[in-house]
This record gives sequence, structure tokens and C-alpha cells, in this order.
Amino acid sequence: MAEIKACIFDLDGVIVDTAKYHYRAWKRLCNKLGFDLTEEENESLKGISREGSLNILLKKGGLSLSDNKKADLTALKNGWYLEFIEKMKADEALPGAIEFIKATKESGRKIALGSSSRNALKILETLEIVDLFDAVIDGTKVSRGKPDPQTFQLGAEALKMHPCECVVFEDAQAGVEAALAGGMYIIGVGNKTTLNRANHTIEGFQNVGMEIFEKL
Ligand code: B16
Ligand code: MG
Repeated sequence: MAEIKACIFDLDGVIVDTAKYHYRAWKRLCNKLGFDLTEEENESLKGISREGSLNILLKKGGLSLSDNKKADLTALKNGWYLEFIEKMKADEALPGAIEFIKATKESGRKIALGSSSRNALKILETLEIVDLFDAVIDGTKVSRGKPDPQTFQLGAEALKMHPCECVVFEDAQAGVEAALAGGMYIIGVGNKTTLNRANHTIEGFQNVGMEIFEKL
């Protein structure tokens, strides 16, 4: 059995249901550009940086744009996303997620955030959970986004842990690949089929306790 001393939590889609807001904002942008984005297609964007996501979408739409135009479009999408986030309430955390993080902390394990989002701190503040984290690695701190392992490697380093002492909680395929590439354990949060490369999968944190670490 693995000895897990630290947990690294993804944010969007793991702690809080902001994945739906990213989807709505990207869909709106695609529609403005003349094509659609289904929920299934959106799966491949989860965990991917803002710029990386736009590049995937432009390819899908068969569009080639200048860097300036791309910067305008990511700013537009982020503006719409922030409108959703501004209306977000502290109770929009996913059921059981904050309770699970608190229990993990009380069990003596270290806690880090490992998110691709440059809006992560704002969301942690809205949820009033900044103080729960021993380290926060977000999109402002990385040069290589998921599926590159950098986000989680920086998390493990900040907690002074070896990768094999860490487990990552992720809802995105890109995040699962990032954790595996970093040599960490990975628990998928969401669909077992989509996240089939994870060491273990849970549907959510409701009724999940410290026994989860025995699955690894
Ligand atoms: P932002 P996570 C990721 O957050 C989202 O899953 C992804 O959809 C988004 O494009 C990315 O953050 C960048 O977010 O535009 O807010 O900087 O899942 O890694 O917590
Ligand atoms: Mg996510």
C-alpha cells in the first residue's frame, strides 16, 4: 500500500463546479466564431490553459488567426467567465469536497492546489478556503500547462514531498496524464471511462473518507 503524505487538488471540476462556466464561455465564443461546441468535445479542453484551449478550438473550427486576435478572443472568453464567477456563491463547492480536504489536513497530510487557472486564487477566496492550502500552484506560476507535469511537480516541491508520496485529485484527462508523467498517484474525480488511466476513480467526495488512500 502506498504511503500518501500529501494531496494535490485540481480546482475546476474537483473542488468547485466551475467547469460548467468554462464550458458555457467557450461555447459562446465558438458560436460567435460560427461553429458549435458539444459537452463531449469540451472534455478535451478541461485542465488545458486558456491559450491552449483556444488553439484546440480554432483548429476544430478550421480558423487560423493572428496572435493579437487570439489575445482578444481569450480576453473576451475570460470576461464572460468572470461574469459567471462574480455571481458564484461560497456554497458552489462540489458536495463533500471541502469537508474531504479538511479531513485530509486533520489526518496530518499536506495539501496543495494544482490548477491551470489564472483565476484560481479569486475562486479560493470566494469559497473562503485559501487558508486550507499549504501551497497554491496555479496558472500564474507555471510555464508549461497540463498534460505537462510541471503544475504538480511544483506542488510536490512546495510541500517538500517526493512525487510517490503524493496523490493528485483530477477531473480532466490532461490532469491525469500530468500526474502520471510526474510519477504521482492519481485519483480521478468523475467519469470512470473518461479517466480510465487514473489509479482509482470516485464520482465525487460525498461519503469519501480517509479509507480512500488504502485503494492506492
Ligand atoms: P483560466 P483546473 C483549468 O482549471 C480548467 O479546467 C480549464 O478549463 C481552463 O481553461 C484552465 O483552468 C485555465 O483557466 O482561463 O481561468 O486561467 O481544472 O486546472 O483547475
Ligand atoms: Mg479540472
